[in-house]
Amino acid sequence: MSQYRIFNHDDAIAYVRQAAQLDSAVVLQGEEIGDGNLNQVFKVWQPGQAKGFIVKQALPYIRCIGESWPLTRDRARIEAEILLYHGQHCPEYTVAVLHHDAELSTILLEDLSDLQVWRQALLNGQHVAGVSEKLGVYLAQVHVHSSDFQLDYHAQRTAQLRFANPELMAISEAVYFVDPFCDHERNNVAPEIRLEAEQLWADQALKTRVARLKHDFRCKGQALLHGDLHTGSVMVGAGKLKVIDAEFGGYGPMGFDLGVIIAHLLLNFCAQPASRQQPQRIKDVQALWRSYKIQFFQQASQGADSSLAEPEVIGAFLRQVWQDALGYAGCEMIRRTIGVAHVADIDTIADPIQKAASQRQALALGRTLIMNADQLNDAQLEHTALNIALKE
Ligand code: SR1
Ligand code: MG
Repeated sequence: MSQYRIFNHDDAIAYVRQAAQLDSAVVLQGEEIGDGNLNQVFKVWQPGQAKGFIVKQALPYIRCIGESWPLTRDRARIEAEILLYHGQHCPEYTVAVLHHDAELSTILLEDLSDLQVWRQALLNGQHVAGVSEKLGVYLAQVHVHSSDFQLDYHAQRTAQLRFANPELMAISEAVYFVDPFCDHERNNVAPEIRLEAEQLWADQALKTRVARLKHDFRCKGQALLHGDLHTGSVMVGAGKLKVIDAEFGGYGPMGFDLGVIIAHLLLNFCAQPASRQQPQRIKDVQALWRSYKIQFFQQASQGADSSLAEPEVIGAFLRQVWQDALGYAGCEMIRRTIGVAHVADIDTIADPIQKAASQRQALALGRTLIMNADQLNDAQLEHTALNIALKE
């Protein structure tokens, strides 16, 4: 069966039957359910059973753009290996990989249809308790266990090579740090905020900070990152949380993963109408960071390298991770507002005046985070976000 072709639902069914070793007498149904930017995703299930299997297949190009932007199918293998590694260190919060096939560029995943996408819950105005705390634990576990706090020199360098993901991480470098800071043809800038975008493109002090973040993204290979941890990559419900979609993963700065998820919480905050703007999203950011810090401390102080396990060393390290996180959060907020890929939180706002106000707020807050990353603690972040919200 292992010969690449773009799956239809019958191919997905045949793949599940083989990979999950189901008898030919078992009746299966399949449906394409993907709505992401890159891949196709099928659900395959037995009629009458609530849960089935998920098949994710990489296409030889970026789905949301088309064949004009080819992309390695090897991303499926890399994603499967990252999820398996993260699953070893944080099984509770990582989606289970049941099988993968490098030639077919497929991953067979557990079906999480009893959970909902966190972004959707937030869009529905639902606060799901405990999600930020769990995510903090997940990130700290996968970061510490792939870092020099836990791995010796040889093991960490080997892991950095094993999980090399140059094609997808080069896309991230372009769409986070290059395109949004110039008048790039890939950008998607609403006419209402063109002026604000042009101000960013002319802002030399901002571009210098972004250049440093870009440099660190490429050179600061601290841990095996998820690489695209937005609220659409987190499934929640019934006290459970599972992280999915790690194809942009690879070694990079720990603050990047934290920054991306912080940005999506703040984008959701900016998307709310001024009269109903809930500080809950900012509390979520604080809960995430506090949980990460506690878990990181616990894990790192029992780490294999006793010199790094010193509280002063861990404390200084975490202060830098927080600063990095704010810088990356700023870049993510800006790129999701004027770059190629936006977020539903803001894009689905029907009133054009409110939408433009939310976008302006996201750009202003993003810029402030990048420029003031070394001055803001998690409590000050709240005042900063609320002040910017009041002005827009
Ligand atoms: C052109 S790829 C744009 C984005 O889609 C994915 O979801 C990642 O966030 C990537 O940056
Ligand atoms: Mg993704």
